[in-house]
Amino acid sequence: MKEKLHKIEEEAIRQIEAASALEKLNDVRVNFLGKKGELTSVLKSMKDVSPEERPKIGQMVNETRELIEKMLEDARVKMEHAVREVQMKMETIDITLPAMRKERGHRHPDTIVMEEIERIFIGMGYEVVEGPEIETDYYNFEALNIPADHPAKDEQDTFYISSDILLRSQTSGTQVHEMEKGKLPIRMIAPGRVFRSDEVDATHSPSFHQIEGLVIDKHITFADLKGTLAEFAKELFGESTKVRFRPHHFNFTEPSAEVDVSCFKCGGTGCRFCKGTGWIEILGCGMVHPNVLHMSGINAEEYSGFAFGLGLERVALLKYEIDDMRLLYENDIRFLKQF
Ligand code: 2NL
Repeated sequence: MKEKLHKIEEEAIRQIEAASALEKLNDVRVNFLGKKGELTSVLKSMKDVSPEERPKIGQMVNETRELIEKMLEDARVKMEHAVREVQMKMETIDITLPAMRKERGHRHPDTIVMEEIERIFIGMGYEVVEGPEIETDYYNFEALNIPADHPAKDEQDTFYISSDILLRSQTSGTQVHEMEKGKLPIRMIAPGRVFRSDEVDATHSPSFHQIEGLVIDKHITFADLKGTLAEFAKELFGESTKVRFRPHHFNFTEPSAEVDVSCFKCGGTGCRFCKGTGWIEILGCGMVHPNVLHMSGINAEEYSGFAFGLGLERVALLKYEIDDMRLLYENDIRFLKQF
């Protein structure tokens, strides 16, 4: 019996040492310690052993069992360790490799100009207010002193959703909403997308962006308007920039003017850029029409104000010397990256 146990032990050691993987070790366990394993069959044959010898043989079987179990356990720990070592080697990260570069986008020239203009007016104490792109006829036209049959409506012909609801042709509606709130004074700019039913060409698009400004307080005069826009032009185009006001007509302002800035390319002497005039038209403005104040519930005897409006794309085209507006809408990153 002792001989037999010794043989089993030796065979187990041989098989454990030969086992190349964890599953193989498990096979060894089944072969020797399993229900039909060799050691188990020895235990089963104990009934043939004499009662005196049984405790001794039993102890020997247990010792062999413990030995095989310990060897299996040691082999398992060793094997798992080796597997882990290999895995660690394979998963080594080379921190000297250059990182994967994320392709970054670029701010659109419109956005750059918009944020620059916002920064200038915020610096002068203005609030930035956004409003809806879909408006009623009242907020886009009527409240701005443009009645139903007025030809100024043709000039700004826009997209109608119904006879009363439209895509705004200017951001003025946002300012009307603000005036109706009845909180005075007002010092605001209203940037945003506007729509006109224009054909696409180098200087026109059915959808573009505008920034309008509005100031309403007691004792606001045309001098405040001039001073504000002169300062704005200097900040946007450079300290030596001059402004020129030419009389104009808008329904929503009286008096009204168009504003030119001295050419920032030639300084006003005349060049290809300003078509030899030394001046570049940049915005429209005026004193808010008393009718407009009145319709929004503001007492025009007590309060006065000025307003102005400029096209963002126009400024971007000028500032970056882009000769075709369509480039601004194609979103070609090779173009956008240049600004
Ligand atoms: C332009 C220049 C302008 C305004 C916009 C305005 C807004 C309110 C009241 C009075 Cl709520 N005016 N905006 C004023 C003058 C010019 O935009 O060329 N527009 C067609």
